[in-house]
Amino acid sequence: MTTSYKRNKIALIGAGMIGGTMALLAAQKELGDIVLLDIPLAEGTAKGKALDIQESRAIDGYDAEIIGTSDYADVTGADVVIVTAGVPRKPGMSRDDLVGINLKIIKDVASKLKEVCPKAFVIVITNPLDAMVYTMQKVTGFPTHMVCGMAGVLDSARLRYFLADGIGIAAQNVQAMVLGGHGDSMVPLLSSANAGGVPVTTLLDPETLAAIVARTRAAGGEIVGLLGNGSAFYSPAAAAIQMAEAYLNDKKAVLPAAAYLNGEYGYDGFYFGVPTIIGAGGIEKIIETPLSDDETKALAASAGEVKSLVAGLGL
Ligand code: TXD
Repeated sequence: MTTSYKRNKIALIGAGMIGGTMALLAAQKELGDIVLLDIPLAEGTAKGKALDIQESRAIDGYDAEIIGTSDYADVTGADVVIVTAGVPRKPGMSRDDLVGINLKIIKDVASKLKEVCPKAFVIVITNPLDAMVYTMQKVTGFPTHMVCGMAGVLDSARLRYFLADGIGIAAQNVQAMVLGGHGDSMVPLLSSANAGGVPVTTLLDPETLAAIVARTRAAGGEIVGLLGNGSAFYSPAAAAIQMAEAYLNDKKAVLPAAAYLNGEYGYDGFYFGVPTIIGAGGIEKIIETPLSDDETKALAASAGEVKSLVAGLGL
């Protein structure tokens, strides 16, 4: 009896800084075959990056087919689609300033994904994230649990790193989550943050914690300012690949993600950063974690900002 072995198919829509980095990470982790897609004008970039990563196979020893393209036919049947199509911020811009340009792009991408990979798990990265993931789901019509946004894993990684750096321990030993919108109103949860089970509030003084919260909120802008042209790409790429791996390998991983709320935390009808369980069923569950009074208030403020941004989309 012959069995046909089918590798997973990962489609990366946008072959820019994050897209190219995700292609390399996915290849090195042997998550499946990779399609790196961009617009015709940038097809050479997609093909060049794909070929460059292929050529490192002899060094790293991973076996995955990676192609660069501008043809959505190559995305047909993708298991996971990660979308970075759009433009990044320039210094001085807010993420919301991108909505005009990126809304058109995401609508175009969503209409094409609807045709070629209706069963895919879609992870949106493009900013303004909370509005773009909502647009993706509305235009594709995919089940809400099969469309999510990557922001919380990145924002939480930043918080975990700053806390670990302040305490003087390994970042992987710090558990902490950032919930809410992917913007200045994001909500770092200090009440549940811990270092190997020890509350961080017993390890760092209030002033230091406040500075870490502020730096976490501004971390994206800090990198935009340093780079001068573009935004963070290594850590966003790693964050999205962690989410894709949780889906493809059915890890049931607890990860913060922009997920569609149906009453959780008292909100419904929009995408918002919350703790989720990601496995083969996509966003399998939203976890309602206890919040301090201040965190509850901050989450409400963030929800208000996201809802008004989404209301302005006209979808
Ligand atoms: O945590 C998060 N969600 C954020 C998201 C973290 C960092 C960056 N964030 C946003 O991701 C950023 O503000 C941008 O909106 C996206 C992508 O950032 P990246 O740094 O990868 O931008 P690039 O390098 O400009 O790449 C974008 C690519 C580029 O190659 C374009 O040609 C392509 O998108 N593009 C398209 N591809 C496919 N289809 C269409 N229509 C299209 N339009 C542009």
